Amino acid sequence: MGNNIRNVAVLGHMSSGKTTLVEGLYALANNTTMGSVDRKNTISDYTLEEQNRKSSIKSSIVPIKYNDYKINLIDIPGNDDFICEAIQTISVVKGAILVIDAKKGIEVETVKHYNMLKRKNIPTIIYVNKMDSEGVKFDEVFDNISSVLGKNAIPFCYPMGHNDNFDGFVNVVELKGRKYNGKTCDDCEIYPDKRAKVLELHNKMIEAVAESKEELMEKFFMGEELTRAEIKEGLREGVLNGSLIPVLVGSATKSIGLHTLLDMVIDYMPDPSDLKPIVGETLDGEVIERKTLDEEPFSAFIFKTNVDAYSGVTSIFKINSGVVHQNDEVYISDLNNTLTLSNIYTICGGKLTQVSELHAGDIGCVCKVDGLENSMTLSDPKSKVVYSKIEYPSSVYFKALKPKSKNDDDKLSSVLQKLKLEDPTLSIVRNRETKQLLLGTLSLGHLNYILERMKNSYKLEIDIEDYRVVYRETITKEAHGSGRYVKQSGGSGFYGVVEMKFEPAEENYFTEEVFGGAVPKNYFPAVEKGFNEACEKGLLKGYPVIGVHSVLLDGKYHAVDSNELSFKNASILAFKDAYMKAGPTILEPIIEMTITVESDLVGDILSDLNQRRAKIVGMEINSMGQQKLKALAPEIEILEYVNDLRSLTQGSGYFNRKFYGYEKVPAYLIDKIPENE
Ligand SMILES: Nc1nc2c(ncn2[C@@H]2O[C@H](COP(=O)(O)OP(=O)(O)OP(=O)(O)O)[C@@H](O)[C@H]2O)c(=O)[nH]1
Ligand SMILES: [Mg+2]
Repeated sequence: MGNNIRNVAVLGHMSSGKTTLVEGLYALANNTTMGSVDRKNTISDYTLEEQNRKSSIKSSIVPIKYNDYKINLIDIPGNDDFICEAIQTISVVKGAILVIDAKKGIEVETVKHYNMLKRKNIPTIIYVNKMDSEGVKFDEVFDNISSVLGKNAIPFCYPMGHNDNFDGFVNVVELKGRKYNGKTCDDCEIYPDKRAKVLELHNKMIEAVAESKEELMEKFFMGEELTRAEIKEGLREGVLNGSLIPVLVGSATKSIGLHTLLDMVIDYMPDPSDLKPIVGETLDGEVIERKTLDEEPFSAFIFKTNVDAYSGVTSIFKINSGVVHQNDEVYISDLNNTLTLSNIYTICGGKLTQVSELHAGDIGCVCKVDGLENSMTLSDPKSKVVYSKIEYPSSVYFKALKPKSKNDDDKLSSVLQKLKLEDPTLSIVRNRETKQLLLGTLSLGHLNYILERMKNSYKLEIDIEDYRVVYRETITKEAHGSGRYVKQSGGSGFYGVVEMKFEPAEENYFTEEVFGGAVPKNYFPAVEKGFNEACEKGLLKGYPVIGVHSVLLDGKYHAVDSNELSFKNASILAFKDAYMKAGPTILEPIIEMTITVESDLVGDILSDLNQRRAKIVGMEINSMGQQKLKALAPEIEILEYVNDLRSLTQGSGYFNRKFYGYEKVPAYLIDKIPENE
C-alpha cells in the first residue's frame, strides 16, 4: 500500500485558486459536483472564519483516490499570517503543486512558498490557474515564471484556444491535445496554429532530457529518437532532483487540466522507493533511519493539531514508517510514556473517518488524546525513535488582552493555551511588572483572526490595548547619601545610621568598606536588603533601578535599639538621599531585529529604521539574494513594525525580534515617558 500514497502540498499566493483546485480534483476523483469558495461549501474551507473571509486559514487534508493511488492533497492558506500551516505541511510532504494565478503571474507568496520548497528539496509542479480569465497571455506568464523562479521551469503543457479563448491545452511530453467540452476535457488534435510552437517546446524538452544522461546524449546526437520511456524517466529524474519544474496550465473552476495534473503528480512525484530514509534519533541520541515502508517498525510525526470547542483536540500525523492499528500502544518520548491509540482516523477537510489501520506514508489522526502536541513523535515501544521538531518563526506583534467581562480571566488563559496547541507561532506572556497578559502573533491580521476565533468558538469577547513598555532607571555618576532611622521614644526603639556611596555599575550589587565595626557585621545583610528594596522603584518615574553599585562606608549603631529593620530603613533613606545627586536617567528596552528584505528595498527600509532611532549593526546577503539587516531598535518604536514593514515591502519583508538589553533614553524624550503605575 505504502508505494501508492502521495502526500502533496498545494501552495501559492492568496486567491490563486488552491482551494478551488483541490475541490475540483476531489470532485473529479469522486465524480461529484465541486463546491465553491464563493458559495462557502468547499471541503477545505470548512470553518466559519474561512467562510467569512472566503479565504483559507488552516491547511486542510483532502485525500483522493485516483487510479490505484491515494493522494493526500494538503490545501495551504496563501495568507502569510498563517505561514505556520505551510511550515508544518512542508515538513512532511514529498511533493508540491505551486498554483499561480495566470492574471497576476508571480506574487509575493508564490516566491516565499517556492523558496521554502526549494530549501527542503521538495519536487514541485507549477499549475498556472485561471487560464480562462480574459486577456491572459501564457507566454508572458511563462517569461515571468522563468525570470523570477529560474530556468528550471519547463512547460509540460501549452494552452490552446482560438481567438485568445482558452479551451484546452497540449500535453507537451506526449504531444496530445486536450479540449474542454463544457464539463471536462477529451483528447483532441493539436490546433494547427499551435503545432510549431508545441513541437519547438517538445524538442527543447527532449534536448534537456538528453543532456541529463551521457548515454541519452550519444543517442540524441546520433539522430536516434529517445523512447517515450526514456523521455519520461529523464523528466522524472529531473523533477525529483529539482533541476526541472513542470509548468502545467488549466482552470480549476472549469476543471481544465486536472486529469493531466493528477497523472503528472503520479508520474513525477516521488514514491517511497525514490525517497531517502527519514532520519531520526534513538533515545540515546544516536542517528537512526526509517524507510517509509510497511515492513519497518511504526513511527509517525505529529505535524498539525486542530482544536475545536466541541470535538476537542485532533492530532494529525504522518506515518514515517510501519503500520499502526487501532488499540496499538505507542511510545512518546516527550511524555516519556506510552499511550494506547484506541481510535485512529483518516481526515478529509473537517470530517474524520474511523479506520482499523493506517500504512506507511499515509496521514491519519487521533482525537482527544491528552498530552499530545505538535512535533511529537509516536513510535513502536519496542523500537523507539524521535524526529526533530519543526521550527517556527517567533511572534513579532504583541498586544495586551483584556476580557470584556472580568469573570473571563481564567477562561481567556485556558482558551489561549488551546489555541497555542494549534498555532505554535503564538506566544502568551504574563508580564508580572505591568500585570498585562500579552499575546504575541505574527501580525495585526493574525491577531484579528485569533480574536474572531475566541468570539465565535468560545464566546469570549476581548478588548486589546497597547502593551506597556517596561522601562528601567539608572544613575550616571557617583553620589553619597546618608540615612538615619532613629526612634527612641519609650519602649523598644530603632537605631540605624548609615553613610553610603552609589556608583554606576554593570548590575546592582552591594559591598561594604566599614572601618572599626561602626556598623556591626550582622547588620550588613539588612543594609543590602534595604538597597535592593529601594531599587524596586526609582525616584525619577517609579521604574526599577538597575546598574548601581552601593557601598556601605560608615554608620552608627546602638547596643539596645539597633535591629535589622532600622538598618534596612536607614539604607533606603541613604539611597533616596543620594539618588537625585547621582544623575538618574531612564533606560529603555532595546530589541535586536533581523530584517530580511529584497535588496532593491534596502534604501526605504534603512530610512524608515533611521526614523525609529534604530542602529544598523550588520548587513549581509542571504542565499536567496535578499538583504539581511541586523538592527538594534528601541522597543517603543517598533510596536507596529511588522505591519509597517509589510506595507513598505508589499508583504515580502519579514523580521525576527529578541530582547537585547537596556539603553539610555535620549534626554529630549525623557519627559514623554509615562510614570510607572
Ligand atoms: N476565473 C477563474 N476563477 C477562479 C479559478 N480558480 C479559482 N478562481 C476564483 O478565485 C477565487 C479564489 O479562489 P480560492 O480557491 O479561494 O483561492 P486560494 O488560493 O485557495 O486562496 P487562499 O485560501 O486565500 O490562499 C475564488 O473566487 C475562485 O472562484 C479559475 O480557474 N478561474
Ligand atoms: Mg484557499
